[in-house]
Amino acid sequence: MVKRSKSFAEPLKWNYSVGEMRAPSQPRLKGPTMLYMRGSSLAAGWALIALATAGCDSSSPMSPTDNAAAITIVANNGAQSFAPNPAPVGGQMAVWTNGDGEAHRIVANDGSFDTGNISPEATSIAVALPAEGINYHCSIHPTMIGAIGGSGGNAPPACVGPYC
Ligand SMILES: [Cu+2]
Repeated sequence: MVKRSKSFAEPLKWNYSVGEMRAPSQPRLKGPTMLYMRGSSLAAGWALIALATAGCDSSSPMSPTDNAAAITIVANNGAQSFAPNPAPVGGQMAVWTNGDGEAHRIVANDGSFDTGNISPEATSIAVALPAEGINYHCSIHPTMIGAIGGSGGNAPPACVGPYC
């Protein structure tokens, strides 16, 4: 009796080991099973890479926030400009709100921030501004230039370079 029940149990046990226990190098593992296992571990790898990339983005110093100072992009008789300018918001977070009919992209003259394209009627991501203030421009319309005053009502830093 004991011997007989063992011989029935053994094949069942072996079947489980095919899918779960055998190493890929062992010949008993069937092709489709191997492909499935490799595919799923590849997918897990890509998911990890995607998560790591998302983590990098969220740790960026520029992130959306609701209590940022607003600088408006205005168009007066075709002239594209900023208001206020200079803006006395050094050391604060700021967003640019586009009241113009075309896209603008705000970039620090020293390259320390870049809002990406701001569509008409849209508001940019929030940018952390240095306490000493900074100079910026629109990368789409290089004649659009602006400045951020230093904290405590100080003047913006002297503007140097092609966007002044
Ligand atoms: Cu522009």
